[in-house]
Amino acid sequence: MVSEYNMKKIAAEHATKYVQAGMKIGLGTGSTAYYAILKIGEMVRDGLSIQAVATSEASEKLAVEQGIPLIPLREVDRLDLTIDGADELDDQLRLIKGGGGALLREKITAFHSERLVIVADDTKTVTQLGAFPLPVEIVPFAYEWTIQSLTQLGCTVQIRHKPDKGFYVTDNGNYIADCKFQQIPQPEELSSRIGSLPGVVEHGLFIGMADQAIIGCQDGTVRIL
Ligand code: ABF
Repeated sequence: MVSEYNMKKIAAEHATKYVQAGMKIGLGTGSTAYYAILKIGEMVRDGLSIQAVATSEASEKLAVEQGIPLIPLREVDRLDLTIDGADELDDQLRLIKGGGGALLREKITAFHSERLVIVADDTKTVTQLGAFPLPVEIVPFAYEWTIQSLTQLGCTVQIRHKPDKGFYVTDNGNYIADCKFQQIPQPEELSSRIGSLPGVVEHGLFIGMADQAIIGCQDGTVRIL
């Protein structure tokens, strides 16, 4: 039996096997992607030549600390590979992401990547999405109305707060509404309904974006979805 953190580490390090010289890599956010960034940093220090784009200020800071060369977005047409975490994933590789508050930059980065590989511990796989509250990035203007619109889709909504009680503000200056649906039987339909609401910037349903998922298991092995 390995710990949850080692399951994350096993999955993340396995994904770095896809990183090859000359690649442009998207670096995800969260405690699983953290291990991928550490491993890529080691590979760079051992001489691997890659360039990277970070999906959050936190992952950018970690990448710089690890000596991973970052490339300005304006110099990148398309990334070869993005390695990122998830809060929930089902057997069709439909994801809930955004628990770390970085969903907007993660979705943009994933969209502009040739390949998105998700890394997660075994606790993240579900038969049906929805137990994890769906993060939705919304603009501060009229956020109360936007919450009302989200609630009408059949969920209870909490604006994410910082530990000091103020509203959590994303790297992009927006708020996060955590939407508790409990069950999301039709993720595709919900994705388009939320996406069409005025005031919503982006949401954490990633449908048809992940190419593969690497799951770290309790017995120390990885499962590939
Ligand atoms: C990030 O990884 C977020 O989208 C998601 O919330 C997080 C998963 O967190 P962890 O890897 O720490 O479990 O990409």
